[in-house]
Amino acid sequence: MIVRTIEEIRGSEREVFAENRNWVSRRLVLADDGMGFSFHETVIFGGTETEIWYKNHYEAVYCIEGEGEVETTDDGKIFPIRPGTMYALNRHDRHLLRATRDMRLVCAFNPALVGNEVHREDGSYPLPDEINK
Ligand code: 9YT
Repeated sequence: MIVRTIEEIRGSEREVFAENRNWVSRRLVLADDGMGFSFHETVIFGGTETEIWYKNHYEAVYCIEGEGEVETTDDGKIFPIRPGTMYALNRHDRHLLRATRDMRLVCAFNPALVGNEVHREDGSYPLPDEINK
């Protein structure tokens, strides 16, 4: 069994900041844990907007703290995010993620992230076999 705490992840290589500092992701479970998904706690900082397109991944996101909204950019639909709200990007939906206050989110990715991924220009993460190429 694997047991980890957010405290031990803070300041370690499992804590990853967005290049634009819009978010920090603390990666509790990663690909090399062999679970088939990765599992993160992410804080999206208040006052930010992030363009995301996980064309290579599925992601489910559950809000436990804070406030914001997600806009699916193909159809312009806006969904408020509050504690207790989950959204799942089952269609690799392009979206804008906005936080009005710091939002604490629990996220699962399939396929699993390897560890140090940050968003590329198009808002995606690479697949594991594209990394370090
Ligand atoms: C909700 C979302 O996708 N935020 C960006 C960071 C991502 N959750 C991650 O890498 O943990």
